[in-house]
Amino acid sequence: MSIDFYKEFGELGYLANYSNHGFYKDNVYYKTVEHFYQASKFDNKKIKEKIINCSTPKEASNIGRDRNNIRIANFKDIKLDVMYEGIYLKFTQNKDIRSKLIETRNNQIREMSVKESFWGIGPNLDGENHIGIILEKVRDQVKKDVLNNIINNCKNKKVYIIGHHKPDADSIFSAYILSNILKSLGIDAVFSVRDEELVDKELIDDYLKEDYEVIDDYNDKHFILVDHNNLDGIPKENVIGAIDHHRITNDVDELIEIEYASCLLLIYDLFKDIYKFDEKEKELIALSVLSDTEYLTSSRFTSEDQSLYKELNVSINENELRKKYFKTTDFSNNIKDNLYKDYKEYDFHNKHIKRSLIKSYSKDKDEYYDSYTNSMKSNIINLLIWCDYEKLITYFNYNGINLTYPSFTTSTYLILDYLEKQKYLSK
Ligand SMILES: [Mn+2]
Repeated sequence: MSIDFYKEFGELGYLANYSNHGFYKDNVYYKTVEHFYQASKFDNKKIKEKIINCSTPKEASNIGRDRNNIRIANFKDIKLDVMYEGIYLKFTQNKDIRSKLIETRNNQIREMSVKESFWGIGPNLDGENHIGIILEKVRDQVKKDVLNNIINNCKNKKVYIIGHHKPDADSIFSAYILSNILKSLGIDAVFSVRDEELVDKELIDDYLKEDYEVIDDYNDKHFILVDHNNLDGIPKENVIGAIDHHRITNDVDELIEIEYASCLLLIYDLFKDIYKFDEKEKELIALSVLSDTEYLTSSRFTSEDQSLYKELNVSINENELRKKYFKTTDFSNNIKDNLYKDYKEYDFHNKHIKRSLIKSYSKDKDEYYDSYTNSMKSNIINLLIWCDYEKLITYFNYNGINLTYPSFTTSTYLILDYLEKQKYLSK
């Protein structure tokens, strides 16, 4: 899949040179990459200033392209470097879009300009697409920068590597393995957790023998967050950085957030060139993928994830593990207890969501679904997600409306996005 953008509008508009993201170079402020690029064509101070002061990128472009203005002699030889520098500065000085760019994973980026065969994709879709290529190079570089910033900021500090509350296998294994990686780099890293209300307790107890520290006082300590990027009670100034595999909160400045099957699979991909994962660690990585993808059934397990998973080359029997550790909801419990067993609150587009997640096989869905949806209101649940693991269908009920998700998922965020796009949240 490629990321195709055109012009500075809409969701992908931040990729365009006209996008409203300014930056400084040598104490001069450039309102857009376009202002920077056009101004770089000239030595003449007056023309430079005129371009820099233009209120729109279009005006800057008009002056810069005016052939009556004399360009520096070798400009065509350096224009790719100038463009790279402008785009790099834009993304290093605007952290929200830096995170968005990193989030595009390793996908190809194309500027869909039919008029531009050098910078864009051109009229026959065979243009040189230099803007897209530069954006990909900048993406690689800023990802390295964030990692290096995080690692450098750990020097001479004791750093707690910590997952989210009620930790699951991915959260705990990520904290454990990232602390190993950082230790190998000479950092005083501490494998830690926020509480011991383990979600995948049996799996974690069977596979992880190492001790962790339980941290509930977040003062006077330094943290790296894994498997979440919301501060959740930790003072912002105590957080060195975060690595996570879904959704940006903007709570943390130094953030690597990329959609991967598990946070630990992302950590593996980020560090595999500089750290040698041993067999035991690879097994934990595979297990994190299993538990975060509901044993490889979730649509979150993309083809890119699958090839990384294969690359781990661990000998585990997924079906046996699934039988042993994967549990559907126990319908002999009462409804209220089950509704609050896997319960979470979300703030999303100004709506306060109280969601409950039920996992069942088909006959339980037929038997219990209606009584559960009928009990939502009295139990103050406004979103019930019901995953049928036999038919691989995700049903859900939002505020009394029964819906079905287009594919099988357990991700609340995907369902919230769907509700938003279908305009249910604004009703
Ligand atoms: Mn996770």
